[in-house]
Amino acid sequence: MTMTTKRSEELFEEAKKYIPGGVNSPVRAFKAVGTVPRFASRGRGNRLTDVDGNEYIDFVSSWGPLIFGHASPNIVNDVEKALKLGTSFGAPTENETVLARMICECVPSVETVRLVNSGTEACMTAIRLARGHTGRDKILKFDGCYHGHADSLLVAAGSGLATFSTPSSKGVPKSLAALTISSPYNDRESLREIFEREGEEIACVIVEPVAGNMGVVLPEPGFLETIRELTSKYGALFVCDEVITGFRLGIGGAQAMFGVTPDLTVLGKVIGGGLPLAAFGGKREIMEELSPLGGVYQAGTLSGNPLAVAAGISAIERLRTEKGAFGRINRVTKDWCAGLERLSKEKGLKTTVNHIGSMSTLFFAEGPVRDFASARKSDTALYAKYFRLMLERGIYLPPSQFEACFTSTGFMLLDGEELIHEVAEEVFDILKNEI
Ligand code: KE4
Repeated sequence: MTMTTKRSEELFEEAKKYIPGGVNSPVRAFKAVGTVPRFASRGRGNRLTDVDGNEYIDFVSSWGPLIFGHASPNIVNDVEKALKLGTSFGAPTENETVLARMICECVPSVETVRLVNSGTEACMTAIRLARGHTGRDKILKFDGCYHGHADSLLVAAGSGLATFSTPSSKGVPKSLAALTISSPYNDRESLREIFEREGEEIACVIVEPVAGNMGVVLPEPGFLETIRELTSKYGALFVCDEVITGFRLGIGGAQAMFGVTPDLTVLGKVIGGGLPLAAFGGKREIMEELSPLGGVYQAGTLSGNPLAVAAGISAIERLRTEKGAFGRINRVTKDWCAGLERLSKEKGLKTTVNHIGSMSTLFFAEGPVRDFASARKSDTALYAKYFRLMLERGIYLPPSQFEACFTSTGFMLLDGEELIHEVAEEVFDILKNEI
């Protein structure tokens, strides 16, 4: 059974005439998985339909925002209502305060918060704020973590003991990249050595408290606590990038789940309900360094946009009231991952399944996958084959081994097991003949 992708192919060729690579974000080009990107035409619940009429069960959920699935009625209604009043004012609105208050009520470490348009913008500004607050220039991130495409965050770890990072993108000045130190995720000793050597020069540590951008990698016991201990000891800020995990791993995000209190938190994805909205917030005394109160500048024409804010309020309100939401999406994820682990054993495939809450990744690598170096041992060709086989059978997975699957409330409780029986079993039978 082969799906027709004729219309997607036509649209992809047309798109490439006017948009670099035919896409507005690189991962959408499906380069790592060797098949034509499926042009979306509509979504409903956990179903995504492409322009050729093929329907998929969507494990990407727009890379995380759609915790209630596509076209969630309450979000659509609330955005429609806001739309009729105007799309943007460039003036403060009451709902921005409503959303800000909700975020502060849900994430105790956030005393005040600023709304922006993307996770990149939020992370970039959190870094600038940390530099402005501490008067220091150096920052520290972790190999394999992604915090958007601001220059200071597009760096690759320096080789060996050299802590100077090199740009991971053309166009990033070497002099700027050299101010970013990148250390292995979960490596507390390396972090301690760096702080002993240059802790007084570090403005902040930024971390994905659960990594989603090398595939899902969990923090080992003590890792986040060590970041907190060292940043406090040396006067650096602890910046928690919860763009993925915020309001997905629970109302309080990963910081509540793991019991750490950062100085600044970055949020995105779920808080925009699928519209362009992100935020950064934290201790009042730090946040009040921001213009117009303080000397750290940040601004945005569409910041706090009324449509995106309406979607965000709708999503967070529902998460706060619909108690069973997290339990359902976590249960589907658990069943799905248990099925993948069982199939891997039965078919003799060397895989590692990392999952937490409603985030998961099947690595085609022997475990444990605990950092970027171990994630990169994955057989990406086998992952690409797995992706294509699942796609042909109506399962839309992330088109890269180094991304996370997300479930949404659009999934039914039994989906996890049924999809394993109905689809994954056949795919694993094919894959086992590839090894
Ligand atoms: P955006 O600028 O894409 O809104 O957010 C950047 C960002 C920041 N922090 C974390 C932890 C993130 O995961 C992201 C963006 N995530 C990727 C997928 N892993 C977005 C997908 C894409 O780039 O198209």
